[in-house]
Amino acid sequence: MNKREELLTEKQIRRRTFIAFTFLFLFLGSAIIGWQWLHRQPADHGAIQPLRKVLDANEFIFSSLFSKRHFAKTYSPDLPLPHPRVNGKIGLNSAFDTATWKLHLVKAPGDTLLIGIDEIKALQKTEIIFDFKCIEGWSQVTHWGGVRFSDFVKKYGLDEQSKMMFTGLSTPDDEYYVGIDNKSMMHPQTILCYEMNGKPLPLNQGYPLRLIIPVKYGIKHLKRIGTISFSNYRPPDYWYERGYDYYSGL
Ligand SMILES: Nc1nc2c(c(=O)[nH]1)N[C@H]1C(S)=C(S)[C@@H](COP(=O)(O)O)O[C@H]1N2
Ligand SMILES: [Mo]
Repeated sequence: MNKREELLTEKQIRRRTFIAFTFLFLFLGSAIIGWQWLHRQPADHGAIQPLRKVLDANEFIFSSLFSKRHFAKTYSPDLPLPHPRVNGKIGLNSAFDTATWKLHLVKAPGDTLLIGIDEIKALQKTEIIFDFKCIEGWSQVTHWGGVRFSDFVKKYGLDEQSKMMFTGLSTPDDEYYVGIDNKSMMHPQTILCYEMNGKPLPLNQGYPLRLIIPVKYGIKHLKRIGTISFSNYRPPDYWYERGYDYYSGL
């Protein structure tokens, strides 16, 4: 035995045990108090305020790092699933007349343009095969076709509008709605989509027109677009109001 090493007296052992337990209880106590404090904080759009602040800080960091040159990975044509899983049908339930559908493009309050699907199909088509990711934790490689949002902006003279901060999209019945930063909307992989696997979109996947935006999680890929508008303030967002991240970037 090392000479410097001494046997602990029972008194010392008791003292050390006492100190160890005191720290353990202080730690547990502050964890419980902290947890209770967190849950007494007011809600901010469905999330507890301190957590919402973390989400908003993340948005600030990731939106400033966002680059048009950063692309979502694309896949070869033999990989997409023939019948991808359908998820989320908010805004798709109500009676909907496919024959009279028009896209409502709100260029400014009181200045709305109605656009038929054939006009949209007449623009240059862009296809994308990418890994569609839902925040629920699943993903699937899917194949979409439509018009680049940036091409649509050019065609309809929406330069000023696209320089505003956000685009808002909603279903014809306004049951589902999303707000998206215009940097992401103008990304070359963002499309107003009317085809899946080379065929018109199935009804439950957004016929006649949906958004495909590979730089975002699934919640932002609104199916069955009724209205598109622009704003410098965050447009209402269905899942944001229920506590999710507004930005939802990938
Ligand atoms: N109108 C509408 N669009 C929606 C949703 C919805 O509930 N209603 N759910 C979103 C979510 S959470 C996902 S993951 C994708 C799923 O797209 P899919 O059904 O084509 O797989 O659609 C998004 N778009
Ligand atoms: Mo999702």
